[in-house]
Amino acid sequence: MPDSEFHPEFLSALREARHIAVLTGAGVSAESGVPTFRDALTGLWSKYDPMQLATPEAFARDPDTISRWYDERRLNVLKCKPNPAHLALAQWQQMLTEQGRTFTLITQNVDRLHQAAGSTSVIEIHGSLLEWRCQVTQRVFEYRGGAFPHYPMRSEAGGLLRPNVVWFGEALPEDAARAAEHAAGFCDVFISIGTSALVYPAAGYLHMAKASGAITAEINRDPTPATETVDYSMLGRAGGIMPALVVACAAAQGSR
Ligand code: BV8
Repeated sequence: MPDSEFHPEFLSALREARHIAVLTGAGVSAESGVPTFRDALTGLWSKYDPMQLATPEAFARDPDTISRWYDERRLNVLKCKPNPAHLALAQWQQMLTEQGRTFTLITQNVDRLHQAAGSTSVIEIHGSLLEWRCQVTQRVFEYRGGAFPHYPMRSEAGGLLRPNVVWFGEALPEDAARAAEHAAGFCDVFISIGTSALVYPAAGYLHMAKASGAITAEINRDPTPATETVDYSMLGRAGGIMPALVVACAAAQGSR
């Protein structure tokens, strides 16, 4: 998407912004080979409803199947690499930081590909597939090894190990939720990228930013419930649009 295809007022808002906040969803990782949340059920999982799997009740009812689903997703993510959208966001953060401006990345994704691309201080509001938590001690383990030997796994304390993600019906981690709300209320520009804008409270951050006077934008393959709300909507692949946007912002800075 060449510079000329970005709305000039959007580009100038980005060039003037002191604080930029970004919320990412599964669409940012799609081009890395991580199925989006709703596609995550191709193949073996096609007979399940994800909303029924990603819940504490499902784990309590069938810890074997749920642990297997999460371990399979974890193993897939370990094979995936950051794509140009992840790399562009990491580069943008570095560029803005060097200019004394702030860039906050809030992600719904649980694949840690933003961190693999070089993004720092990533606010993981839904946790991580790479971490497991003991139900008894609440101790968290990061595990990047092969498939678990059996399901469900237990910690040395004997507690069931659950994925350290936020399930439907569970509260977001307090520190992550607070940091995300602060960024949404404080930013000059808020951009929602690669998310269906259906899951709350994540989908509410854009509305918080708008209510605080921020310029809002959406970059997504398909229209979403947020498309009518944002000031600027760009439909297309994050892996194509994000690198072009960062180049356009860098060019402008260079010409200031
Ligand atoms: C909570 C981790 C309360 C697990 C996930 C109002 C307020 C508060 C809560 C609610 C509310 N209304 C309803 C609720 C309850 C619920 C909710 O939002 N339900 C929805 C379905 C209506 N929310 C919750 O339960 C949350 N908790 O509210 O707790 C509370 C308070 C105190 C005490 C106790 C409880 C917790 C929600 C977190 C759930 N966990 N993930 C796991 O991964 O297994 S959510 C999971 O689904 C993802 O993390 C993600 O957030 C969501 C999927 O969304 P997306 O990332 O957008 O992915 P999706 O596939 O939907 O869309 C992809 C998009 O990308 C598409 O639009 C597509 O067009 C686009 N795309 C594809 N390819 C590309 C692309 N775009 C660009 N480029 C491409 N190449």
